[in-house]
Amino acid sequence: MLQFFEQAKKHLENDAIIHDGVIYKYEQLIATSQKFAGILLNNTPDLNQARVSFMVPPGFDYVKTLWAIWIAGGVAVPLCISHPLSSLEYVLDDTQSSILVISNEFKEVLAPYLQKANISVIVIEDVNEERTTFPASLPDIEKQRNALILYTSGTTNKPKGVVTTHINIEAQINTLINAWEWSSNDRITCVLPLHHVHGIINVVGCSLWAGATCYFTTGFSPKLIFDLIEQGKLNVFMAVPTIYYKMIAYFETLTIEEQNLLRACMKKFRLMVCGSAALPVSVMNKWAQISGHLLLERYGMTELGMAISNPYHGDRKAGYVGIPLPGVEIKLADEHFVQVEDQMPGEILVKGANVFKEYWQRPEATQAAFTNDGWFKTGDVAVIENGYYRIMGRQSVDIIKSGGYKISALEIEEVLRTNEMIQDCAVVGIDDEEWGELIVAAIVLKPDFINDFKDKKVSDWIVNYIASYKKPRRYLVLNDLPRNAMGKVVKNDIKKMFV
Ligand code: MCA
Ligand code: AMP
Repeated sequence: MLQFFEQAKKHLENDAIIHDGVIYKYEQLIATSQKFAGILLNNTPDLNQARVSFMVPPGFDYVKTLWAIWIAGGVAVPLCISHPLSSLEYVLDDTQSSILVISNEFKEVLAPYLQKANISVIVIEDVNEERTTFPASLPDIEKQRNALILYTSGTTNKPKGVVTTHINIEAQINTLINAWEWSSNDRITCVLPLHHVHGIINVVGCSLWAGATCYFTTGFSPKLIFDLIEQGKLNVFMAVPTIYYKMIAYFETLTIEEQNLLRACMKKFRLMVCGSAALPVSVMNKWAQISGHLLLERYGMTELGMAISNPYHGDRKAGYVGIPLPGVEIKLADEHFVQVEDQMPGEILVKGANVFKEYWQRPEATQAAFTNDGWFKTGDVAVIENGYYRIMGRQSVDIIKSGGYKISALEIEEVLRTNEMIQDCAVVGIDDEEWGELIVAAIVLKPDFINDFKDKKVSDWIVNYIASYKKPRRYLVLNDLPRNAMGKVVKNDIKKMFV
């Protein structure tokens, strides 16, 4: 029996999920997931690591589906609910998913795929739970099995599937349960998308492991979060820096009385965490003023879960991500993967049970991601100052972090080059307090379009091929892209042109 299930059984009477006011107890979550596992199994004994993609909005149905896939022995592939068809097809084809679970609302976007694909489709709303019986038996799942595939952008133009096993997931959750002292009295809200580690592991995974309560609202909105806070529903909160930025902006529009009420409610929180991108010191300070809490900043990655964290007890330092989490081994290394001297910057290398198993069906990429002696190379550079790690940046200029999302400049460039007006382009991220980095593109136009370029035309076109959060927010038309003696585009020069 997988441990997440054992954990849930300890808290049958507790509220597991509260979604738009409806309460689901652990007992109900367990029973519903088991029944749904039976539907996925469809009279077979074990899904045997078949990939099951699912496109279900955050909430009870999402968790039920994820758990059912694991109980039935499948590998869960959560699809991003805001992706256009081409990005969804890419993941469905790359994982060779044999089952697709969807909510009714996504039938339309997936219709062209469903017509041609040979995949078994289950629509959540079409399943009559009352008429569904428990499966006669459930498979015994070994923890070494693959559990989850999440897609991450990197220094290649197409996202790669990051495969984690049940052992990896348990390690990622266990270290946080201990380090941040999760308990069954905790109450958190999930405001993050559920196709990434931050939402899946840190918020939903940890809260349900601890027997705590996870609130879901429909979509992200500062007002909805502050409403829950004001009602005294929450005592833990986790988000990316952009969300804290947006909440501060909203808070500042409130009256003094409303602000004071919220301040009093936030003071009662046990923990507020920030991560996925660098937390600007200005945001940390403003949040401390309004909430009375010093945000606990931590560092993580899809391939690792969380690796470095400021302490729950003890000094939380602005601009620093803290110290390695228990069970996570870290080394700062030079270009030959040799440990750097004290106080010197180096690439963060990581070992531990938390580290992912492989990139899905990309043995070369997997091999390239590890040193010969088994350290995972993060591509992030850090330095240790007074015992605390400070992230200095990434080795690759082609990786952009915007709104907490990791985005490949190469992926956007490849799409832009297919536009009829564009001859060449270079995409970069420029510093931005709200978004972390803002995605911008320098473009060279084809001669016929030199007098006919409109940003909006490209913006409206590109969302057919990439998610809206990946679209460039500004364009700069150049005669030529700046290149070095080797002919390589100098992206740092392009960044300067936008500033
Ligand atoms: C959206 N907009 C943007 C961006 N995204 N503008 C500039 N840059 C962006 N990146 C614009 C939209 O175009 C739209 O404007 C308006 O903002 C609202 O769009 P919407 O999608 O509704 O935005 P939102 O709901 O306000 O989203 C902001 C968000 C979201 C909630 C911060 O970006 C988000 O959920 N980020 C978290 C991602 C995450 O979970 N990352 C963790 C992965 P218009 O209508 O004019 O177009 S990292 C991870 O998992 C590792 C392990 C870790 O360490 O945690
Ligand atoms: P992802 O692959 O989407 O999980 O993004 C992981 C990347 O986010 C890391 O490799 C870092 O570049 C970045 N990241 C995560 N947390 C932090 C943080 N606290 N400070 C700076 N960068 C971070």
